[in-house]
Amino acid sequence: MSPITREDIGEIAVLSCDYPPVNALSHAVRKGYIDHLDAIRSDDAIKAVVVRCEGRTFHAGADITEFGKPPQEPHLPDVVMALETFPKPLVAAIHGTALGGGLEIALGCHYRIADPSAKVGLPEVHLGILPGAGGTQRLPRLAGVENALDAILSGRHVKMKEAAAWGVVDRLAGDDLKADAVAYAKEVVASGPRPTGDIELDGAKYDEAFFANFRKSIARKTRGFFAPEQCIRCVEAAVSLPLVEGLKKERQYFTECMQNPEAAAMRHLFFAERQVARVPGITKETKRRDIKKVGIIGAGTMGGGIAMNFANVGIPVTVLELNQEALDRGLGVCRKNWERSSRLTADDVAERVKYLSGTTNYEDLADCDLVIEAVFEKMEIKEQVFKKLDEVLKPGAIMASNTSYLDVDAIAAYTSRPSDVLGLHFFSPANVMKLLEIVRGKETADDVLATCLDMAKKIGKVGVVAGVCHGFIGNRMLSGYGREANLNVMKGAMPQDVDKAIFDFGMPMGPLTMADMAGLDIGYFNRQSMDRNSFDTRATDWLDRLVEGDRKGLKVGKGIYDYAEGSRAPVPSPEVEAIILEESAKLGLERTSISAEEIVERSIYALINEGAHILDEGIALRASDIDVVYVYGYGFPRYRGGPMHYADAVGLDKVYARLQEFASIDPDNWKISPLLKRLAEEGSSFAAFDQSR
Ligand code: TC6
Repeated sequence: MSPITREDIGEIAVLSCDYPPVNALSHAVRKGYIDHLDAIRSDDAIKAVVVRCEGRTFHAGADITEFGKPPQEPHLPDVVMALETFPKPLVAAIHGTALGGGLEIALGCHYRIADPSAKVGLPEVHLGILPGAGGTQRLPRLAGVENALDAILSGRHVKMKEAAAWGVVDRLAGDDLKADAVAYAKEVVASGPRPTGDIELDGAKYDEAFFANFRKSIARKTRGFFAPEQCIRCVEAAVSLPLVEGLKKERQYFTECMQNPEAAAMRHLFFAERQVARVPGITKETKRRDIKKVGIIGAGTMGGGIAMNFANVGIPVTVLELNQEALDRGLGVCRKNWERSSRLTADDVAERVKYLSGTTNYEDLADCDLVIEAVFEKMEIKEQVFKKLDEVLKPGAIMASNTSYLDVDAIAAYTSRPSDVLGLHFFSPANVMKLLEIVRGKETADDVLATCLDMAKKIGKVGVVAGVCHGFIGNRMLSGYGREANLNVMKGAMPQDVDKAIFDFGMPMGPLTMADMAGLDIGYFNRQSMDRNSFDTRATDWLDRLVEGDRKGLKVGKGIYDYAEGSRAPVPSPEVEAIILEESAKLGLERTSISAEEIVERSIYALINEGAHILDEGIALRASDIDVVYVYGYGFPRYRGGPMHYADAVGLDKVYARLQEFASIDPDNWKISPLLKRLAEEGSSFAAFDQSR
């Protein structure tokens, strides 16, 4: 049965699509449209048509599950063209989210009416493609070139007020969208079809300089991506060519996007992000606890940032500090952060501040449903905090630690109720970064985990479940990544060579610039408390020497790099280069030139190898979860799909062969994951491994 049904209301045919969950434009839906249009074309009793959807939303786009498979006719651009050239007026009735191909269907219709709460958008760029069913040609004609570029390149969901101002929607409906759409269709019978493609754009206004400026304005955000440039080229075609010619260009650029590895990587992330919430033992039926009030221990950068997340969504949050001065300072920073946000009005800020309070007294947290500790990373301090929480919190309250490395099971053992304890590892700045590692201790109760998974979604985070180990998923993987970067410096590269190679690979910054930003003294003090046999001192002795020479990083104006006063831009330091040469001579290392390719392989393959260990040990549930962690928490380039997807794209046999070479030189540093070895030998992939579970 076709997912599209027809109901005739007088002389108006109403086509309703019912294809849960989001009315994606699958083959059956596309065919349904063509079949119904063919029938209505020759039905003299019908004078106009309403196009609408049942369920929670208008079409949310092309069916992403069909991408990468052989395309089946009718293709979406042909369906949209069939709508646009239909001889009777068509009215799209939009509710929910008309996204991608969904908006393109609406643009193919001659008139549009929408529920005021609906949103529209062309999010294809987030899938590494472009709106290839005419969106790049029709949206500029209807909304104007500037607005269309904004929508297509940002992929954002545009609210109805703005969409109506752009001219994308003609009319806002009252309480009954379907009835209003039918009434509108009756009205436009007399006006007849109004094809969007008939609108002409003023090509002269949008010259080369206009597009050059636009490219410049988004260059930082789109560095390394393929699809954004293709999108811009399409809009250039829209201003200079008639619709049919522009559509041909759009098809060409769309096909190029589909063939680029970026599309597969971004599609992988789309599904990976939705997989993370699927956790063994947790179902819809699993009980949830109510989170009506939250407490945060610590008003530092982390504690304050975490608190903001809850106030943002209207959950009262109380921050605890040891003294009033630190508390006032911390709460003041939260307020300032909100005030600085260009997206918030003064009223929005006031609303958020209302939900934020402070205390210096643990008893004030007694009625909290969830308390998150964000204090200094020392087990003795965690012990004090959790013992105190255990004493004061009501039964059933969830106790979480924001620790980034420490043993959550040991922390839970400080309380009399370890099943109520888990790790909630936020990433800095906690009010901005989307990743939340949810660390499941060996005794964490299912309902505690389920509650925190839901809570992550509510506060706009992507929650990824991790098991307990030193550094969980993300930070544990970093150690090999950093070690190789540091070792490359001893073996022949200069810091700027290492950083440039990694930056060019797509990371937001190189590991050595990152180390300077974090402060070299943090790692230094950490190492002082560690057994020198437990890590490769060749990678770190030169850094220790920098710290001992008061080069602690950006905060003191000198570290691995020099920094001009007031500047955050790293400048290669002759003093450090001399130290590097001396230190590698001391190690007896013969300095050789190391290619950018090898620098990348050493650091990124170290991530992958550790990721495979983590997967094998069950610390991460899926390889795709690791990808989500790295993309959302560490800025791994989205267009590479995360480290594990990248390994699949390179080919696990190639990665494994390279790991063997590295292991033959530095066996202690490169313990190859047995899982990676097995998958490589079987000609398999991490994706296949995920699917097999
Ligand atoms: C395009 O249109 C290209 C056109 C040119 C062609 C030439 N297809 O996100 P949720 C599934 S590209 C297939 O959890 P929400 C999703 O996987 C497309 N499946 O729900 C999930 O399945 P599960 C441009 C899809 O309420 C379920 O629906 N459009 C699609 O939080 C629920 O999804 C987009 O990029 C799809 N298009 O958010 C829009 N969309 O339950 C993508 C969703 O098995 N979609 N599913 O895990 C969204 O942004 C959101 O789904 C939402 C609803 C805002 C529509």
